[in-house]
Amino acid sequence: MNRIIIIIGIISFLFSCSPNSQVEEKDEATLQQDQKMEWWREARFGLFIHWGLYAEPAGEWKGERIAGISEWIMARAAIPVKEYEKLAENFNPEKYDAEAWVKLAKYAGMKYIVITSKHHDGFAMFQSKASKYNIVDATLFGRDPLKELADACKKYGIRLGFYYSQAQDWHEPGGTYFNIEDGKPHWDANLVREPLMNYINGKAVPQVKEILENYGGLDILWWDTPRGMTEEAAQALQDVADEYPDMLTNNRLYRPWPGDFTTPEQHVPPTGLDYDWEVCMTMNTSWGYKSYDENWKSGETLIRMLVDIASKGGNLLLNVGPTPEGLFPEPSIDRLKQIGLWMQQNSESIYGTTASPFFKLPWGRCTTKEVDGNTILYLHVFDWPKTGLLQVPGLKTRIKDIYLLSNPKQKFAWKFEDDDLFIHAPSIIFDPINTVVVIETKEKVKVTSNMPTLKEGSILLPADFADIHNPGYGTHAYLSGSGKKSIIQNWVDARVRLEWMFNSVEPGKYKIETLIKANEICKLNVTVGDKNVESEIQPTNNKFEIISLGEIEISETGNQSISLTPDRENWGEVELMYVELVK
Ligand code: FHN
Repeated sequence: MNRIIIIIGIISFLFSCSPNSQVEEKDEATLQQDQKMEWWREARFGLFIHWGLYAEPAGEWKGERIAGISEWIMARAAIPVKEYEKLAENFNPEKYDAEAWVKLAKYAGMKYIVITSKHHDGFAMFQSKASKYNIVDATLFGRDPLKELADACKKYGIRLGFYYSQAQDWHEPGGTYFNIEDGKPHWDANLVREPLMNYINGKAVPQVKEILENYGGLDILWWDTPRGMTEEAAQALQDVADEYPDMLTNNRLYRPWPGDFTTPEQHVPPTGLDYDWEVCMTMNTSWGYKSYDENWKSGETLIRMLVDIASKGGNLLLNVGPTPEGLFPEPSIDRLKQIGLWMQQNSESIYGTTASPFFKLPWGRCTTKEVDGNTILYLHVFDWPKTGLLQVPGLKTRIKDIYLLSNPKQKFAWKFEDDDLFIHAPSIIFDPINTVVVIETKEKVKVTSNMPTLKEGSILLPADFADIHNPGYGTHAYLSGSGKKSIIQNWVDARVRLEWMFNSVEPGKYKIETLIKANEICKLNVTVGDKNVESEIQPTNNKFEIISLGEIEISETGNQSISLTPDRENWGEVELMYVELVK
């Protein structure tokens, strides 16, 4: 909302000023926002903590395993309010040690923590005068864990944010719930409904005031799920937040208010976003602790994900769901330690970096920094070259030095060939997860894009040049291998779209071919610009086959994209190696 007010201010100012002063005023607003975001952009990596009463049932209710994310158990198992409340009687996280949590986050290289102060179940994990349904008044534990966390964060120099579920509050007669927008009743018929504003004025606004006043000043207020929210309700909460102009808020108070940053959930946008963004991600599937959720991402996946996000200019907020005793689950601790080990040697290539200047790097990612007007490039090599040469496409620049970040004495020789830089890479793989090679240059680097060009009648678009548009929740397609051997695997969710950027210098009619494996008849749409072709793929008997997807007219020159969008009704399991356009 702050941002909206600033924008409105700028627009009115623009109408009353000369062209030169207009530019100055606009820059001033941007500068102010830049200043506000500075620590957050520098940080790149934070810890999300989902902790509440739901940690106790941990995904099971009355002996039955309840599907879905564990913090939703009250809704998913339709637990009546009074019954759910009883969880508070047993909630006694005696092993909770705020300093241990903060120290581990710090070791992992995280610069900030965001913790659930109240999730959708309505239970406040902080002392609240506004509602007795809080951890100090309603449990044996009787301590305020968020106060302890705030103190520990101050002590160890970690920024702190609170998550607050402002709309959904399943405990209150005026709170919203997951299908309120479809006119469905709350699952607990005994909860006699009241207007939303009763809850907003009676609980949400007073509690938000409490969290903003009582914890030494928060760095972030992280709203969640504006389901059933009205502008009036959002404005009442925004007015409270506005009292803290340095505090950052996300984009989830009310749609389409942008907040200070946007929050892709459970997926990484294939290319960066043009507004500050933070991916929130679980280490397994559930946000809250779920005792039998063993779907853990590997340390390697998480390290590469952090790097991937930084290389696109975003932040990662990585989640842990502590147990009812107040401990981080062992697999989370292992992963944080593994990330920490990598960060101890390589964090310089993450903190304060900006997005990669390259179009695609088949062997990994790149992050950059400007120092004294010169560019430092951090090459994150996921697949160490077997050829002994690391090709950096389109980079012709004056180089000061090239060395290994974890051991700057390890220097690398280099040469230029045509438009590319080649770094002589020894056969030793320094770090199988991600070796960071630093290029210090003597200027501000400009890169010639290695975007494929459609010329001389054809273009081949390999799997590792595709942008995979995965949905937040669902089965994600992923890339394996690189170059000619790269494959997009696990393309089973029909919401996953593949897209390739290319440059066309030759308009005309093109045949579309693909090297693909499909286990049943699959239909998809191929789109280039405003042209669209519907295609059908026959099963390929468990092997890759070259299949024709029809013909398409390319009428424009310059940068274009080709998209493959599955037909939701007709899709199976697909793997893809490339798409080729042939005149
Ligand atoms: O419903 C919540 C969910 O439980 C979790 O808190 C995530 C975290 O971003 N937010 C909502 C779903 O978008």
